[in-house]
Amino acid sequence: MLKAKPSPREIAEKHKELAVQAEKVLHQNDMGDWTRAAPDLYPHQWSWDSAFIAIGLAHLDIGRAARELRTLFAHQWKTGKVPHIVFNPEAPPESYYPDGHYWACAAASPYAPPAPPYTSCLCQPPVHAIAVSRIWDTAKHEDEQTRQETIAFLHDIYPHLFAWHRYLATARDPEGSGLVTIYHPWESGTDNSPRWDAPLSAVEVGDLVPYPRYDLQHVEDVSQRPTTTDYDRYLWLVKLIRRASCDERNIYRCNPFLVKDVLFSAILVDANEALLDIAEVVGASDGEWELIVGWAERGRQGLAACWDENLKLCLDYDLRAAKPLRVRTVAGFAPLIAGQQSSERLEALLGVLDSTAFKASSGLRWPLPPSTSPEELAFHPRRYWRGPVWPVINWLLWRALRRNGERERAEDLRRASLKQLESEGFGEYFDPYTGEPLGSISQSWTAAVALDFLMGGL
Ligand code: 2M8
Repeated sequence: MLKAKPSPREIAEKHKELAVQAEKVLHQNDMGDWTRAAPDLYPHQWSWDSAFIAIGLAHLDIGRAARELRTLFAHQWKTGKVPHIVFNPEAPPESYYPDGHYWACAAASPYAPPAPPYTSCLCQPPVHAIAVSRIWDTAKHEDEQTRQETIAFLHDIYPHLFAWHRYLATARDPEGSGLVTIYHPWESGTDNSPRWDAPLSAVEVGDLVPYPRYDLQHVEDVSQRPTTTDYDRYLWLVKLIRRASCDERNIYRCNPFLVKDVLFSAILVDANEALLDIAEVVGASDGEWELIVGWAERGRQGLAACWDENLKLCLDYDLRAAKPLRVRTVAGFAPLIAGQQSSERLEALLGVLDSTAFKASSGLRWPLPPSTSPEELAFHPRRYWRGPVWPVINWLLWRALRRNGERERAEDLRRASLKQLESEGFGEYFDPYTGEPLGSISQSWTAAVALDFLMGGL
């Protein structure tokens, strides 16, 4: 028996205004077949944003949700990589930098998709299979025609998702460690998190031509965005990656920034589980099934090896410096996202999440985990990934808690997140103490997770 969806009246009664406003944000940023990450600051299609956006859209229009991902995967590289940005050729000039032209050289790679539109040659965490399985969950409650159309979508998208995960399990893990290697902080999605301070500080910036910081025009206070030193390093790394012809092996050999990212790796484990659900519907071969199961298992083992017994969190690993990156951020909860760890580890992780290092830190506006622990020296409540609360991270933790059987904790997180969004709107991130929305306004993925929170994950 399929579980009944909560009736629209039930939802409407409690959070009508929030649902209406979230839908409005997604409409406002809708470009027809894809969605801008935000109206001004981010006028292009971002990879993991689109996956979250599809999860939200599934509650409004399943066909449109599927189209969001079809559009993104139309720009998949021949290696299987899904680019972190697909540049909108119609974006206003001087709106975002580095823009499509800056990345145009990536199109010279024999593995790049036809251009324009240009794509970046980096990637972002693989939330996509999770989004596709959520679209399928939602479609199960719809009429026969919608179900059949969604099954056709699953058949179309499955080989693309498989190629994407295979790329991550091979080109991004030549060591077979179960952990994904990233080449640039932009690939982590948590760009200027203190997770990257040590490996970034080892990047020696060479000759850079002066470049614009259009991003600073779109925020109220420039301290909410990365510093000039950070940006110089970001652009220098891009230059090195371009110089390496965007070739994986060259990059692996030469890039000064080479890190095993635990959050990315954990999302891949979760996404591999989701891919198995899709593989079942489309009748994937036994060989592919076994590969996916193996990637998920290897991912869990890799994460277990990154456990820090003192901090009781999982730590990223700097391959260049050959050492773990010891800082407490939400990425440390990676094993929770991957799921199926021992009850002892689960208890330890929950203990840290509920402690003064995160959710119970004094003075928080809502009991929601700051992106960096306030007990860390690098913590900053208003600076981008260095402390603010991010609704998409709360969504990932909410999902993780439910998958780990922690229903009550999950419900608390959902309730607190809804209160935050109801009170402050669809900011990109939020000051954990004042609750103030920061960064971009009308951020698409914030609106999208608000809709999924409202639907209770059904
Ligand atoms: C932020 O990243 C971009 C670069 O990719 C930027 O700061 O210019 C991050 O929060 C990233 O996770 C997100 O995907 C992107 C668009 O929302 O913005």
